[in-house]
Amino acid sequence: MLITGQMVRKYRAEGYFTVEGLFTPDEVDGVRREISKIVEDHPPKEDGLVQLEPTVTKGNDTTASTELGVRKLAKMAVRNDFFRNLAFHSGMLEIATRLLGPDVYLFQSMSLLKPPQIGGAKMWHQDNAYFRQTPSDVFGFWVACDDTTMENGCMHVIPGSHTGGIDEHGMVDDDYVLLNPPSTENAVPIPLLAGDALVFHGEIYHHTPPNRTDKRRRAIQYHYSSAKCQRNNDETPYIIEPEFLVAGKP
Ligand SMILES: O=C(O)CCC(=O)C(=O)O
Repeated sequence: MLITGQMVRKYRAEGYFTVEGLFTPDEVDGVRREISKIVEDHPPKEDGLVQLEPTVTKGNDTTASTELGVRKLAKMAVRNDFFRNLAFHSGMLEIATRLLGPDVYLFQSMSLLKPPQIGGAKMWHQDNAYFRQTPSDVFGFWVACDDTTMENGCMHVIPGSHTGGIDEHGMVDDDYVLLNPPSTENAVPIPLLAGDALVFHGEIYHHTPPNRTDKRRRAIQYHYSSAKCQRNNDETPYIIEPEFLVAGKP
């Protein structure tokens, strides 16, 4: 068993916990290799599978290779067999069914690659502001595929911020973010080693600072939701549907 009672209690009270070595070194290598293959096979497009750092798209930054300019792979589990199979990872499903019950969807898959030197910040936000799922039985795994530090853009959370509902979000610099961001004094950085994971509630405040180091900061993010969840309103510019069922029934 990976998930302990203590982890569940921390999740309910503070909205997050971490798991050491959720992915083995071989699994991390497999993810890194598959990311490179996808970038090789798919030309970057603004809203496509492979998306560049905006400063690269605008021509303000250039990088030694295409891959080193990629910010995101979007919905890679519906577009790629390796990442589809990974959605059924035994450790992730054990934790997902413990937190959400037996009927679970992969809600959203993403790779977040925050490239060395040019990787921009992701400002404070709550993921369920994008998803608008009710009840809010949705959470993410953020699996580090490099060692992540404060300097190269590790995750930061505000413990307990998942309990107050969804606060007002709006577009700032082309990103949908909290209009009243929290004081950073209360932020907890979550440095991780490659293979470790942050498990975080869909309504916890979180952000990542820029990567101004020479080190890569690759991560994959898989969100899971209970089959009971429904989209509750249109107060978001995004319409995001669950990707596919991974456990139980619809
Ligand atoms: O990995 C990152 O830099 C940010 C991830 C994140 O917060 C998100 O995509 O919601």
